Formats: sequence, structure tokens, C-alpha cells
Amino acid sequence: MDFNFSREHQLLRKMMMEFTEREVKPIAAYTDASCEYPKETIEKLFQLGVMGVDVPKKYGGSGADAMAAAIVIEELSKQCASTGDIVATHNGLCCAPIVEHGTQEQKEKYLSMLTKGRKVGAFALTEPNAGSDASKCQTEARLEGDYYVLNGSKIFITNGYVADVIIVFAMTDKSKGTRGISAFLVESSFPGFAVGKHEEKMGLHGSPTAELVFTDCMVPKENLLGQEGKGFKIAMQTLDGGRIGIAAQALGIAEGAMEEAKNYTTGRTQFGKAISQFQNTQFQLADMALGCEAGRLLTYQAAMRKEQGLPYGKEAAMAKLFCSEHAMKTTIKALQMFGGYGYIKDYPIERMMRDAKITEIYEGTSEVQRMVIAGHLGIK
Ligand code: COS
Repeated sequence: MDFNFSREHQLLRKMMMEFTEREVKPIAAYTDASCEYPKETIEKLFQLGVMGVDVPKKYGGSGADAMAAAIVIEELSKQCASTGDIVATHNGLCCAPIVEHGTQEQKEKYLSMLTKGRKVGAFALTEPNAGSDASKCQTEARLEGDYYVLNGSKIFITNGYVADVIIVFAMTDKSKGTRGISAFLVESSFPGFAVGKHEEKMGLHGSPTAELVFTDCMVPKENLLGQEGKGFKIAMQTLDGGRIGIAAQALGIAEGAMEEAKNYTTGRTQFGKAISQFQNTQFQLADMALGCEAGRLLTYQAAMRKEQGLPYGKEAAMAKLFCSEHAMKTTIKALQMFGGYGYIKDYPIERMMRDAKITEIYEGTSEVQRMVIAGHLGIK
């Protein structure tokens, strides 16, 4: 299969590898231990044009394609999955639906804010009673004059307490089920918007996750994204694309963990030889490499189909499912190779293992990915 890695893709990967080695790797352990949002790194990623990498140039982005967007997340996540997550959410879940469904005015205003304006984006779908079953959203939006008035709350929102622009899904007509959900462009400065609980998570400590609360939040009616009642479709389409980003993130984690395992086992001597010389180690490294290769094929295939305008929901679900499960398996195996050293924070493996877990959960659990794949087989 020709993945069409252009000279631009190769240069982008090189740039991201150098950036990650210089700017991300040295602070990854600190970011995890301190639970601090890596603000300076994100500022530098804005300067590099990575925040909005696949937003058209005329709206302030870098005008790159879906493959480039995946490469960026993969490379960042090799060293710091939190940074990969912040960027994946900003690009895939906030900029992308505006590019896809925004009016000319919305694109000009919000995409320039999210690129040149250096404002961070988020996507708010999940609620306490609407996780995998996203259709059970309770947040309401009532049209009153020139404003939609939003009431309700959203949980587990990535970039939640740093985001300036949030795509929010709310019910405009409860009697219509999924066809009664609409999408809105909400600024954190709008009256009635508040950030609630900051979540303390098992991993991804640098990625800011929060509850968002809407109390008579006044959203100008021109901030409806797409048509009224089309919000669920917008959410599902956005998640199809977002899942390529999470596949790339999980792939990056697995590749990073494999590299750590290779380096450690070649340097560590037990029973008179490097532990990489034991066949058990070699077989496990071979399995890690095999999964990474398969994950690359699935992830790049989904990105390529998206770019070519072909259906890619099934391929994105397969890539996300496979890569996240491979990241989990790889980080657990790699940690075991490190023995006691894997369990302490002097090495990055335990962080990688904690970070890998969420890739099997967010943007659709592994079970949801299987539902999506089964749906494409006509056996829903
Ligand atoms: N693209 C466009 N439209 C889609 C779609 C997609 N990928 N998937 C579903 N739709 C549309 C359907 O065509 C249907 O439209 P009509 O009402 O016009 O017929 C509508 O959405 C409802 O579809 P369906 O009945 O299949 O939806 P379900 O409620 O059964 O949901 C799953 C199916 C489970 C796949 C969906 O709820 C889902 O992806 N859940 C996970 C949500 C998630 O990822 N949460 C994490 C939040 S972000 S961290």
C-alpha cells in the first residue's frame, strides 16, 4: 500500500522528532509528577503551526492533511502522551468540526482564534449519564431571542480548564432523541459558563480534564454549529476523525515503550549476559514490533482514506481499537522487562503504562469501537 509519504510528511516527522526530543522528553516526567498543563510547550506548538496543522491556510492553519495530523500526534506521544492528547483534542475535536460544518463567519472567527490567536479548543459531549450512549445527553439549549440558553453539565472534558473555545452538544428538542441534539460554539468567557471539578486521573497528568457547567449560559444564536438537530451526526463524524488521532497517540505510546524496552534490555546484564540476548526477551520485542507495524498500517490507512474523501469510520475504529490494545499490552510487557526498575518513577515505563490505559476508554471505549465495526458489517 502506498501511503504517499510526501517530502512534506518526512520533513514534518523529522521536525516533530527533533522538537519532541528537545522540548517534550526532558519535561515529560515533571509534567506527569506535577500534573501541570505544559503551557510553554503548547505555546511553542502554536508557533510551529502544529496547533491547527490541518486547518486550511486561509483560516490561519498550516494547511496540512490528515496524515500530517496523525504524524504529529504519534511523534509527540512517543515521549509524552499528555501533550499528544492536548493537541489531538484541539485539532481533531475542536478545529475539525468547525472546518467541516462551520459557516464562513464561524470559520473566519473561530479558526483564526484557534490558530494565530493561540486559543485552545475542546469538545464537550460526555455527561454523567451519557458516556458510551452519547444519545442520552441531558444538557438543554433553549432559543430565546438572539441567544440559545444552555443549562446542564459535561464531564471528563479534555482541555476543560484551559480551553477558550468549546464545541458543546445540547438538546434543542428532547422529543426527537438523537435528532434533537445540536452543536454550539461556546467561548469560556460567555456568561453562565463555569469550570467545575478538575479531575485527578490515573495517567495523562499533563492533560487538563474538567467538568464544565452551564447555568443559563448565553450563546449567540449565530454560534449554532451546523443545523439544529444535526449535533449527534456532527459528534459522530468528529469522533470518526478524532479516533485516528487516538490511534496515533496509542501507536506513539507503544513505539515509545518498545524503544525504552529495547534500550533497557540491551544495557541490562543478568545471569552473565544482556537480557536482550534471552530468546524470551527477543520474542516479546518481536511481538511489540509486529503490533506497531500493524498499527501504523491501520492508522495511516484511516488517515489516507479520510484525506481522499473515502468512508473511514470503520477503519478509524479498527485503528483506534488495535493501537490502544497494543499500547496497553506493550507497556505492560515492557514494564515487566524492566523488573523492579519498571515500577519506580526513575524510568518512564510506569507512566507510559498509566497513560496507555485511557486510549482504550476515551473517544469511544474498545467495546464501542467493536460496536462501530460490527455496525459496518451490517450486524448491528
Ligand atoms: N457519522 C455520521 N452519522 C452517524 C455516525 C457517523 N459515524 N454514526 C451514527 N450516525 C447517525 C446515524 O446515521 C443516525 O442518523 P439518523 O437518525 O439520521 O438515522 C444517528 O446518528 C443515530 O445513529 P445510531 O442509532 O447508530 O446511534 P447510537 O445511539 O446507536 O450510537 C454508537 C452508536 C455507540 C456508535 C455511538 O453512540 C458512539 O459512538 N458512542 C460513543 C461515544 C463516544 O465516543 N464517547 C466519548 C466522548 S468523547 S471522549
